[in-house]
Amino acid sequence: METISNTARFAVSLDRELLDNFDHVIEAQGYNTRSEAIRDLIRDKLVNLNWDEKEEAIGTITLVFNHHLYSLSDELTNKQHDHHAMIVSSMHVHLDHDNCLEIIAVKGKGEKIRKLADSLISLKGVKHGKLTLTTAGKENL
Ligand code: NI
Repeated sequence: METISNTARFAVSLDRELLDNFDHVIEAQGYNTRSEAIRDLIRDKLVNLNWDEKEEAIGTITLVFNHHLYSLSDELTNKQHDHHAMIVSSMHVHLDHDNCLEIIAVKGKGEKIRKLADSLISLKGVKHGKLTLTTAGKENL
């Protein structure tokens, strides 16, 4: 490994096809260099590994659901009101006649965010749900 000031260079051996696929994807995503794409992959990995359930965290909960189903919309709203201190903001998008997308920005202890996300995502009628935790930007990444 060669080190120039704070930047380290390293060689990686990869299957040619894997590298071609990677180059194709990162070009489509708008990366100018492989280095920047790999830096982002490493940061993403570190953010996920460093995430501690006891620490303050921020993130988003994304939900897709059919608002016609029983009282699902009310249940989703009630659960959010029960945890209003954790919810920074939310956005509701009417996707079509039946389906809605809800994006909820959350802030709080990691374990509490995880519990809230699980309680929303597991509701019957939620077609897809995902919690994404991210960094508050204070770590040196
Ligand atoms: Ni809607």
